[in-house]
Amino acid sequence: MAKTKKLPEIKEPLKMLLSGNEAIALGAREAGIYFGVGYPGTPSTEILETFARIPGIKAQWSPNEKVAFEVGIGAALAGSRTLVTMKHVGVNVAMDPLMTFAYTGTVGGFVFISADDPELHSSQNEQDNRILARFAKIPMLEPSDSSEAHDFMKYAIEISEKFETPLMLRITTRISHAKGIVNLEPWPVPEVTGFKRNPERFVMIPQYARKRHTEVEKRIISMREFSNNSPLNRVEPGTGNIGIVTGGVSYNYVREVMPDAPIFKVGMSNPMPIDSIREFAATVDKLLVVEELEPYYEEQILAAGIACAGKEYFPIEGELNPDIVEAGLIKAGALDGSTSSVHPVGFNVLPRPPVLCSGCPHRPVYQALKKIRADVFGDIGCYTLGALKPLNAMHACICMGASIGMADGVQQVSGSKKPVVAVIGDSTFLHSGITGLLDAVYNQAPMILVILDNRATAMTGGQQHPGTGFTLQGEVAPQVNLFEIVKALGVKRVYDVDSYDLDKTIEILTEASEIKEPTVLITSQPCVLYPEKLPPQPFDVDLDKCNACQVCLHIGCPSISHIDQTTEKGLHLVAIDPDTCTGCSLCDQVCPEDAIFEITHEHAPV
Ligand SMILES: Cc1ncc(C[n+]2csc(CCOP(=O)(O)OP(=O)(O)O)c2C)c(N)n1
Repeated sequence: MAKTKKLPEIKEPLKMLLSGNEAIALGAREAGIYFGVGYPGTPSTEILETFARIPGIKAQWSPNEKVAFEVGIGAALAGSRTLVTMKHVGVNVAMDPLMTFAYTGTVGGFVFISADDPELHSSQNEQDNRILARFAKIPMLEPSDSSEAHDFMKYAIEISEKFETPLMLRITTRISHAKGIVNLEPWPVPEVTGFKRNPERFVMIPQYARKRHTEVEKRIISMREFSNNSPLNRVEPGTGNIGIVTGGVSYNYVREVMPDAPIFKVGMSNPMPIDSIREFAATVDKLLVVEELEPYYEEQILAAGIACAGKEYFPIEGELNPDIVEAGLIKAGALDGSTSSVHPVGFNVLPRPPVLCSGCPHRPVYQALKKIRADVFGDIGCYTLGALKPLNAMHACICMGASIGMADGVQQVSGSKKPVVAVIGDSTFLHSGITGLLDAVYNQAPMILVILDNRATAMTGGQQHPGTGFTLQGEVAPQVNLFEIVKALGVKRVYDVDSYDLDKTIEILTEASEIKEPTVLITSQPCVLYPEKLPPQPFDVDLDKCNACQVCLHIGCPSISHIDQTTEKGLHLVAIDPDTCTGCSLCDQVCPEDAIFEITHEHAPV
């Protein structure tokens, strides 16, 4: 495993082209943050990966977001400025410590990133986490580009320490991944004071927590005043009698479409700068609100008795873009629509829906599960792609860790005749699958759990976790043994499965489905991309034997495709792309005509 390369230290001001995620990581270092912790999840992952490459700091992955948040709390209570990173659904997992950490408050500045994913580019839902910051009564900042993502980190630490509170920095996919110029400054020496006891503040038993709740309410009032006067919220004067309140990525779209409009740009969005917005509203005839997803600004502005309109003209679902914003502004009467300021790129990007890689060790498991006609409860990871055509082999999937509980629940009430199977990846099992399995053992659910142990958090880019044996930096770490965990939870039958051996996998699944208690299969083949590819011994098709039955195409391997040559009935024969075939042999195993063979030296052209 290659160790991550450190970045050079920044000793004098420097301009760099950075993604929002990189900008946050470097901004964190500049803001004196010493400790970073998180759990991977698109679009947040590169923040901690970049932060980990900075010399003189500490960074680590946790098994899930709740743990990451709690480790972060510990670091912050020990006086370290702290960064915690996660995607939007990760905040759901971390919500329990967050809600009460808001009461104790922090010692070292504590910034956690909620990287939201409007349009569900890579997520199971598109919740708007701005609502969660308001719910937790903590401050929230919303940068609009890489430069602000960097600069807001310093403000974030200042605000967090001034009000002794955790702070949410909320970004969205386009902010995370788009690049922009950032002005970097030399790094300060990070300081850590050490933990100082203060039980009335840090031990949240009811008699202390009641007092802390009062502090939270006082804090929100003083933060409101702060927000009204903060340079993070600003008026950009313009021409015309329609004013627009916007923030985050939407600000860029509004500016592109209406470069001269008067804008109130929200940068600190909890508490909302309502008094400043009221003053701005008084300078225009009509106030429009342009924001992605929920009417978060709009509802608070309306609740303050300020007339405005927003979701009437702009969608509540999906991402905004300049086209959508322009259309909404035309509908709202802010633009006449005779000329468009949107410059279409002139071509459509080819859609590339995700597929399991050639040679993915998850693929044969689905083949086997179809064979035993199992009801399959899935989880989140590369293997969720088993739900799509042509595999169609997953029948429910909700959130990380849910597969086991769902399969357990089905069996508690229905006693299904079909085998009931949960499939979960290794990272997801360690994230939140263990307690589900504990429940299945405790309540004796007759179900099969397949742990797809590819030794990687593959879906998000192959990050390390406690089962891989390496740290975030690629240093050797203790490697947890899944087999022993499962045994320790009380599972009596645990099978090792080489998923590339299809017949054996079907045989073990068939045997396991006869057992009337929770049974676990752990697959052993590593991800084809991490840590390294299989030796390339591609397979080929003997066109004299191929009768175009299409069975191999139904395994959904991207290396197999139709060719022009047809049978007498006009059915297309198939070919295997030797450059992408990894030699996993699944197509060979399913071919009923024995028409697929491994290319050996004997077959290789001379
Ligand atoms: C609460 C939450 N955190 C993070 C993610 C992002 N995410 C999606 S799948 C996944 C883990 C995938 O790893 P694994 O379970 O090992 O399956 P693999 O992709 O390797 O097959 C992560 C971290 C998420 N969807 N939900």
